[in-house]
Amino acid sequence: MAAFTFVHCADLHLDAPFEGLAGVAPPGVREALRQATFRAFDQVVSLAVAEQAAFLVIAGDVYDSAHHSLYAQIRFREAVKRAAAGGVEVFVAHGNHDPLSAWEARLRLPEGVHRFGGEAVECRVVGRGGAELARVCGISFPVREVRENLAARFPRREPGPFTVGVLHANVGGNPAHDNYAPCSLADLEACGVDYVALGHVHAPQVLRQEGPCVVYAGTTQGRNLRETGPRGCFVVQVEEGGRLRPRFVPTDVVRWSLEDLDIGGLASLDDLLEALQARREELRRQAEGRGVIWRLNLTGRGELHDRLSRLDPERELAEPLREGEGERPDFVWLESVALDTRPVLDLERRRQLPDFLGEVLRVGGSLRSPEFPRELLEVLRRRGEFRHLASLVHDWTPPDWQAVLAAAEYQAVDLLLREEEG
Ligand SMILES: [Mn+2]
Repeated sequence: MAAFTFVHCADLHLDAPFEGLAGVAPPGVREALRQATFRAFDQVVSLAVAEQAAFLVIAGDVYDSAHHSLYAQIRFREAVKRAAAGGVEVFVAHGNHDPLSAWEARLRLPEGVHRFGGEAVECRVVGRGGAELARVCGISFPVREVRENLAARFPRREPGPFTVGVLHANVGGNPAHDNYAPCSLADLEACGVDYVALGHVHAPQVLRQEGPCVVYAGTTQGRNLRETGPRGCFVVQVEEGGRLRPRFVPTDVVRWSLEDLDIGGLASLDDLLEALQARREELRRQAEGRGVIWRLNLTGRGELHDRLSRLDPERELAEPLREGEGERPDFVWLESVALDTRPVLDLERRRQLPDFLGEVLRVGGSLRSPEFPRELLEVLRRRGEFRHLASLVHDWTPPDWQAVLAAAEYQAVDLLLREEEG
């Protein structure tokens, strides 16, 4: 068996409208977003050509909606034309966002681009130098809602070359996604293929390394703040002995980042701005030339809380950090800043007060005797409901008990105060 490489991508969602951008982004950022799904797929194709891949599989959701725009169809055709011209065959299995029933302009696709039908699993042979190099088997969603287990439709394995199965499906009932074409890993094992190229779940994920290798490629480009972090495709090297090496390669053009920043330890607004500038530059460095949409949530307790609660985060924090960002290709666009901070806890003062919180703190204080660890174990052993816990604590080298108690006290008060502070 000859060694070769193929590329697996899915969920291109071409022409997806970008959701959830609060406020108005500058034209440069908006344009980058508008082009992002197309440019991400262009990157996939360029990668496949550069890697001299034998073929590229697309596991569904090429388009975002059943009414794919003509523009999206033209851009898709341009990209796959480039793949075909570069010697890369393309196989497409459609998913719930772009089932075969969707409207299409029926543009002629170049030779070497194959779309799986929705009636039965079809298997096609990829050849090289007159010999069979691999087989690619797949099935498309005929309509949007497919409740049937499509994996069960794969034929029994026949002797033959390395085989890739292409499927848009929810494996293992992932609750974050519609339960279309539901199946289990065991169902995929029974497909008798060497690699299952999946689409539908938008985060890249290797579900299983071998027997067969099962991979969700994820979206080629994140579409909103729920799709954060690197997005891309998998370049899979198949060695002579059939060993597989799937490698994730980012293809996203704009990256989404959702972050919490704890204000504890920051003494002034200057310190905060400096920390945010440093964070912005770190995000830029990690994005390696891409644009970044950044949503920030300030959290924690600290001196700064009072100062922050009196300012306008949009005007006084976000705007200075956006200065000049709209004009650069490697922008880090601070989409919004949310304030979720709390005042510093003065435990000593609260301990004096004759309320429930004061009582909790006083009881907490009385626990801080050298006898405490021994007493705790005693209680755990005596009480049947703690038996399991006692067995765990028994051979556990306790850390610094004073520190554990202090942390527990702080946490208890923090939770109780949440109600009081609203
Ligand atoms: Mn999708």
